[in-house]
Amino acid sequence: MKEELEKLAAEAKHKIEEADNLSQLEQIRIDYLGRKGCLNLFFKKLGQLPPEDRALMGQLINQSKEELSQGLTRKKETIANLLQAEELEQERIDITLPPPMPASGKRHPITRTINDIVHIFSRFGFQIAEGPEVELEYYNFDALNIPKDHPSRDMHDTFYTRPGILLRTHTSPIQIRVMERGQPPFRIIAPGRAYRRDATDASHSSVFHQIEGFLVDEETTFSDLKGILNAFVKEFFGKQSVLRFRPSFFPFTEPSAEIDISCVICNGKGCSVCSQTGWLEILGAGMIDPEVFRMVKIDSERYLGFAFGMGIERVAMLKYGINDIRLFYENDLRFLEQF
Ligand code: 2NM
Repeated sequence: MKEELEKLAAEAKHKIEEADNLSQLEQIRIDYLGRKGCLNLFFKKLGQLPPEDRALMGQLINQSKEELSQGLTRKKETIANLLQAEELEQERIDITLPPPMPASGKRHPITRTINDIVHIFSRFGFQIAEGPEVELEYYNFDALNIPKDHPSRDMHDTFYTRPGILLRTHTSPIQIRVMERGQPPFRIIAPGRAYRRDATDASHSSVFHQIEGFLVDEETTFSDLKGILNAFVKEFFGKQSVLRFRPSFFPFTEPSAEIDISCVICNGKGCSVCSQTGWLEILGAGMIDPEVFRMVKIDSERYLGFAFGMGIERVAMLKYGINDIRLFYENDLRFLEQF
């Protein structure tokens, strides 16, 4: 009986070694170790043995069962490891393969132009200020000394949300709010969006951007204004740029000037961009009118100030050679990717 058991155990062991998948192993377990498996049959045969041999034989059966069970577990692990190794090999990722690169985003040319201008003025000691785009008529017009019957106030030129409230037509109300809140000296640069009821064409858009600056201090002069603008233009457009001041009129400055720079395309010789004049108008400026100071309760006997403003789209178009303002708003990647 002992030989029979050993033979059976050896046979099972061999089958376990030969097995190469989990279902074969399960079948082996059922055949040999299952409730009706062949090893359990030996227990039934114990009665045929002399009583003194039964205990030993019982032990041998249990020992065989234990050994086979361990053998099955080990083989199961081996097969599971092999399966996993195969799976890992199949799913292997070649980390040396260059991935498709995502297109990198960039600042919009308008944002970039604003940042460049703000950066230049910040080095002159100016601080940035912002204000609401939905503005009171008071800050947009009245406080800037713009007459009640001025055509720019007309419904045809300004978006009113309701009487007395409008989409700001320039960034000047920011300056008024800053002056009203604080005390001189001021050195402020104020970029932002502005709105006008213009028909859209290559050089007009009903939504556009402006940047305005102002400085208020004791003994501020027109030549301070000239010096600052001259330094700005040379920094922004290049050292070869020359400025030209022409007398002009704004309700909020006196005296006022419009400022041209030598044409960035032909350098002043005359071309189609500057209409053969050699000059491009880019800035409005002047000494802040005492009437504006009165509105914001600044003593115009003690303080003087200058202010200036320019269109962001216009200077960006000149700097980058763009001939249609609408390109800024169409978000065509072929355009945007160039910046
Ligand atoms: C311009 C031209 C000239 C200007 C004036 C002021 C304020 F509020 F200080 F009076 N802000 N901006 C100004 C002056 C703006 O833009 C063409």
